[in-house]
Amino acid sequence: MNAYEKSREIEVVVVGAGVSGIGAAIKLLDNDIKDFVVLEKADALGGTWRDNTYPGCACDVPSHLYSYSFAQKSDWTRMFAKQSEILDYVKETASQYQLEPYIHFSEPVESAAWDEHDMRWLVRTPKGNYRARVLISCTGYLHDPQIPNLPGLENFPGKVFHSSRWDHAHDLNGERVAVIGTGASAIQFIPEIQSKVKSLTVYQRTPHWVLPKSDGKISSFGHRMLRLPFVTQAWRKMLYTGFETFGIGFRHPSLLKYAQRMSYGMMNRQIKDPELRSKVTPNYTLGCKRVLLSNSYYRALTKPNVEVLATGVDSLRGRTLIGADGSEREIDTIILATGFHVTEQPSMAHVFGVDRQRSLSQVYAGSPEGYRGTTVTGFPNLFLVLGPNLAIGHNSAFVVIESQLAYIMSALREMRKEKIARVEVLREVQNAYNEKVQRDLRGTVWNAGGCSSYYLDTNGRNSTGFPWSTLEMRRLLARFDIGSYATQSLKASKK
Ligand code: N01
Repeated sequence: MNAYEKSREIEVVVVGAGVSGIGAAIKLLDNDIKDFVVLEKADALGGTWRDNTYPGCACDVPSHLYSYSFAQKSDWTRMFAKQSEILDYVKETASQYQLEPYIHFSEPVESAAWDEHDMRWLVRTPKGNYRARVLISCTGYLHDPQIPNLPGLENFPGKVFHSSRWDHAHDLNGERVAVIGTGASAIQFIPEIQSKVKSLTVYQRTPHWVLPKSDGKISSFGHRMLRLPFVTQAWRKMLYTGFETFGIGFRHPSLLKYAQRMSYGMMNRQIKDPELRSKVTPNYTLGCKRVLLSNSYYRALTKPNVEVLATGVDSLRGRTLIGADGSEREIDTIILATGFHVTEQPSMAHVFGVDRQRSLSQVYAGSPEGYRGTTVTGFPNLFLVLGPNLAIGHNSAFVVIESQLAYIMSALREMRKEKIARVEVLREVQNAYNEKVQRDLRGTVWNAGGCSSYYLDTNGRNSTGFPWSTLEMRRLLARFDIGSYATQSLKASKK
């Protein structure tokens, strides 16, 4: 039997029911597009906020900015919400917009291939296939855990888990625990587990910049005020402007020395031991790696049961972790806080465009590239949410997601109005856009800040950062610029 005979014909397939996928579903309904499904591989929605449940997991962007502008919540309990409150918010929003019938849980996409004859995407899942006019990928880039390739790790007789797959059934009380990595996740859970464990060895490969976090419960007065929509809007605007101002420093790194002073101040107050202080002092410009916020991380490192090994890990022998400096520590549990496959997302290996022989990963060849972070030449009618070169590092992911959804919905409206079956960004347009992106990234803190980070791909190119302000991002993505695309009409697709 031909694959199409078993396929369901549909207008749009959205992949992933995290913050982007839920936002996409809401916007599709807003645009009166009801012929769509959201395919979610897990049995629950929420994406990264469903997966990351480690102790202390919270947001480092203020709650009123870390939410959909069109679905504001007036009763956040804290300035910076914890994971469970964010997850509840995403679930409540999905239910408020009655998305349940559209989301197919436990239905992972196995592959997606463009059919030039039919001008549709053939999307395969274990439960059935779809022939979709449009494919919107909402799979996120903080999704696939990065497991370090450490000799001896596979034979470690104790417990090992990644921070985004926290094993809550495993009791850390009284254990000798090693944490590998000191990024955004590690600095949140280290203060939470420090007092429970017998010993905590922190393997730091590179120190990160940490700034104080102005967190706290929102008072009942604050709640009363924030119930007034104009106060919420004004507060959101103020936060947005504050973050945008900070973002100017990312493009003019010399300004970031003022923020570095703030970090030194906290370090000096909280760490009295000069040796420890020097271990955790970065030697690159703040912002080059993602800036971390915490009031308790440095304090936790000063506790007597904590040791920082600033050389990273070399290998394992049985229960013994061998540091790059030759140090040896017997360990019961290893927590890998080693981050995610940001630029090399495994799912891209299963997406095939006009050239059926080469997947999106192969086309990327280690350096993802698209047009305005949303479309890719050779992959018609595919829209990537949080695609290449759209990470801003200084503002809320919701700002990026909503900007992109505006662009995608504008494209779908245009396709419907003009009876267009196929849109593909012109190669010369994509090339010219990327030349500009790469040129303007040169002076940014990610490229010139003197560190290696997940902004840079395996070829050493910055495929992650967005070189301009979020105002510019919103301008670029406000309307679908059909002139930048090759189009074909629906009539042609029926030939
Ligand atoms: O991961 P990371 P994360 N041997 O990539 C180290 C978001 N987030 O899970 O710096 C030894 O930041 C690596 O060392 P180095 C946020 O965007 C958001 O903490 O490469 N060490 C680094 O220290 C964040 O950026 C929130 O030298 C190894 C660490 O592991 C992203 O998620 C909260 C290693 C990885 O740090 C990921 O954060 C939490 C190896 N082989 C997270 N490989 C919010 O609040 C890696 N490392 C919104």
